Amino acid sequence: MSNPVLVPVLGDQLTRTLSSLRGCAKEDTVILMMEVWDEATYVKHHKQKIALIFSAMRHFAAELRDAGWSVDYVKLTDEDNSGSFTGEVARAIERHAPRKLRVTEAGEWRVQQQIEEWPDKFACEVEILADDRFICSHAEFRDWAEGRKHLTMEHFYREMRRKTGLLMRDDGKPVGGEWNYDAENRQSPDSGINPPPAPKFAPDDITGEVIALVKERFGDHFGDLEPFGWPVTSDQAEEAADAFFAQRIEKFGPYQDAMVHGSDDLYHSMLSTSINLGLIDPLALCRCAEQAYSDGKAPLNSVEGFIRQIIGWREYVRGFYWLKMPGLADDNALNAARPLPEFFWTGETEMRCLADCVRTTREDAHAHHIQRLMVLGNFCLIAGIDPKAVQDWYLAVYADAFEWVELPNVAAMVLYADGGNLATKPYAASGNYINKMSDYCKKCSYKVAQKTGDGACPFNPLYWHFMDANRERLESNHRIGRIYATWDRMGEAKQREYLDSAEKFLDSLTPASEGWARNVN
Ligand code: FAD
Ligand code: DLZ
Ligand code: SF4
Repeated sequence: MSNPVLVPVLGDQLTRTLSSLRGCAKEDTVILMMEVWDEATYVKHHKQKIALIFSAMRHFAAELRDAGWSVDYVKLTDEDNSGSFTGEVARAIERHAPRKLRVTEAGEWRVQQQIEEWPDKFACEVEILADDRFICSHAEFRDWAEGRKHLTMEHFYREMRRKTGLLMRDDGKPVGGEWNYDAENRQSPDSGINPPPAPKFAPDDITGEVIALVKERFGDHFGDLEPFGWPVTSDQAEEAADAFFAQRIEKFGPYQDAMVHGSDDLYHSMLSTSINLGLIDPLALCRCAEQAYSDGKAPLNSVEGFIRQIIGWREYVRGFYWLKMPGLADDNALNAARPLPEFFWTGETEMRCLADCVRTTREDAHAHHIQRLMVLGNFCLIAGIDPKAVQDWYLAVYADAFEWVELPNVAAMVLYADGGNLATKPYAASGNYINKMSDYCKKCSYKVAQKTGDGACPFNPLYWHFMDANRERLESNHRIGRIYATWDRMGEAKQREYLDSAEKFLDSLTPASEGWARNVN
């Protein structure tokens, strides 16, 4: 092929209708896919995450070739692999002498910075296209955000409902009369929990090869590599989605915030990895959910809840990320500075809730939303853990973690590190919340009902320690400020008990050793 169009496709762009591929002619295009050391190690990703991405990339390349495309696929182990996207594009330019580079913008700010240097670095024309796999463009989000003091997700979500027409009546009102049915979605797991597990996919030869590679090259990264069961092709992602709509969406809503020891999937879709890699279309999933409601197969509270996660939260955090980067990564409004405890990596803690959330994270490279938010995240918030350490941890350990979705959730939603642009109040909670929404506390060595002293659930004193330490900032917050009246009524002796218990607990924590999240040289 002489002077073709060269189309680099990144590891989270595995979509046949990607903007950079649309309009290209097979006989005139070389698709470049690159396994590179920089991407595999900018944090030390969970072993399953690397295996998932490499396997999905290799399967996608094979599908493209079967469909008649020319794919230049650089494996991690290829001799002369430069280890970076820019280095590999430079080498591919030497191989193919393209007349033009055509690339879809990156999901992550870090990678987009590299891409934006390409027009100056390379002699050929470079075309950078918007990623229109999202419903809301960057410009649309910026317009929506302009002039607003609080970027309330609920308001953004309504715009997305109107834009997509999902669960909308002809008169412009929401189906069922309400926009949000969250009040019906807070069932504790005491009764009726018997979820069929999400399907797991046995590794084929391609995945087997990748698993061997990860064992050899990334053996010191966090997490269990096997059993490996993630969907790695769009067919498998469709099968996983079909199983969700047939078996689990009905109870998705009511048990959305429930936590059960030893159980990860519950009624969740387990589709975030497939959505984020581009194997399945998020809007199509929402249309299937809407259909399940129209067909009477799932109640409105479940369907609306699922759709809100995707066209609401997912789109919103992506818009927020691009609006706030690069500053968001450095925000630390609460001046939190404590190192991440070692147990986030080892799971070795007597706190049964945290031990279970780290277990599922290690075994599956996944934990569901409320585990990430109200157990792991809440602990980091009220223990005052350094946002950078928390961000690295979340980015490394979850198979669905890409910075554009991880960072707003961690920095802004969980840690309030942006000072409250995203969350109107910090999601701080004592052990009572975890006890209400889970079966963790019954068999924990700590007593959830005990507020202070040896044996008290650490979340209880930590909650008040956090509130006390951040009084100046939080007292004026209309959603949480009134709590200080309760604190003041306790009197000095009780307050001292809380603060001493919290400090004793914090002093007992072992900081994580270096080398878990990033390679140290
Ligand atoms: P379901 O419960 O079935 O939800 C359906 C879909 O909605 C998900 O697949 C996802 O695409 C979307 N969704 C739900 N909640 C969110 C949210 N808060 N933000 C964006 N999308 C959402 N999700 C990621 O995809 N990558 C991350 O790196 C990530 N990091 C997170 C970190 C923290 C601290 C928190 C609180 C949440 C994070 N989430 C992240 C959101 C959420 O926890 C996961 O999307 C969800 O657990 C994935 O499992 P699921 O597919 O079964 O989700
Ligand atoms: C996460 C990841 C990993 C581990 N490895 C690669 C890789 O070798 N090649 C690749 O194209 N993408 C990889 N990714 C995903 C990229 O980090 C992802 O494309 C960026 O986050 C896009 O901004
Ligand atoms: Fe977690 Fe406290 Fe419950 Fe133990 S008692 S499981 S530490 S919330």
